[in-house]
Amino acid sequence: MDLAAYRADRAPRVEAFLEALLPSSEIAPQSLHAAMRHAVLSGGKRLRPLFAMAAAEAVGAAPERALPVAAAVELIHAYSLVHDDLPCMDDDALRRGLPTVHVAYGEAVAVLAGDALQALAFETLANAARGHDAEPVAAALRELARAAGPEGLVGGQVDDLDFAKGGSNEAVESVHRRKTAALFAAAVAGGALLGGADGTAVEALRAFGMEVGIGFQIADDLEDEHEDSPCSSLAALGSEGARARSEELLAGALSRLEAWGGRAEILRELARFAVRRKS
Ligand code: GRG
Repeated sequence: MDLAAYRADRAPRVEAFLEALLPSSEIAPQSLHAAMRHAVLSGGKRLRPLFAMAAAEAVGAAPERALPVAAAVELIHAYSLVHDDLPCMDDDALRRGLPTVHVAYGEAVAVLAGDALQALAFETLANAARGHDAEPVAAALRELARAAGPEGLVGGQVDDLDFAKGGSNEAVESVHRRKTAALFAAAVAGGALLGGADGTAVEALRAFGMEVGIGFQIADDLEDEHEDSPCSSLAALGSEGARARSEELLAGALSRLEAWGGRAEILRELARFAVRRKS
């Protein structure tokens, strides 16, 4: 199966799972629920969920096994975008071609919708323990909590905001590791954990996810060439240097998958797509 066929088959399963998880906008508090649905069901690429499912499949499990981690990671991603778009952060009015959540529902509801999405993420993943071995679920929860917290997304975002006051070139990749790549690593490691992988496999796949995630952020910086953020790979390395670094990261990531042979082919394809932005 090629990547296009894989996405066409797996992404709708993630979509249906997310749709069923999110509270109905007919139920009070309607504005909160509508804002949560707007944040999540507005046409994201679902790249992180696809990585989670492909990791479970690479270690021999059915893709459905990874759905709780796939959805949980996507909910954290969605919350981070809602908060990142707020006037006190990036102050964006549009996302995915639609008004951002605070533009559509107001700032207070946007903050609270982000908070609620984060809680729903952890509840969703914790529910995977029902009828299954609880230990891999606890380990996946730890991966996600660490990726979302002060060592991951939130800490990376704070350092990114502080870059306006100045920061070294080396610090750029450290921000990208935490702000962007940690969530990719949690998706891949979490999918592998729910798929029954052992510690050595989880470690290799986490490292793969981290390298792919940094490469993904570099690709994002190269696409946003005009934006000239002080915390960007372009500012740190120049466009040639950034491209070379992303290829180096991709090669490193792919080398971690050697033991899995053909079963990891979709993971390889996803990695190439994330870093090079073409399938
Ligand atoms: C507010 C705690 C907090 C963190 C914000 C997500 C984030 C950190 C900042 C958003 C801006 C940015 C450059 C994020 C890096 C990750 C990134 C490129 C996100 C976009 O991810 P895609 O392309 O988006 O997967 P879709 O829309 O497809 O889901």
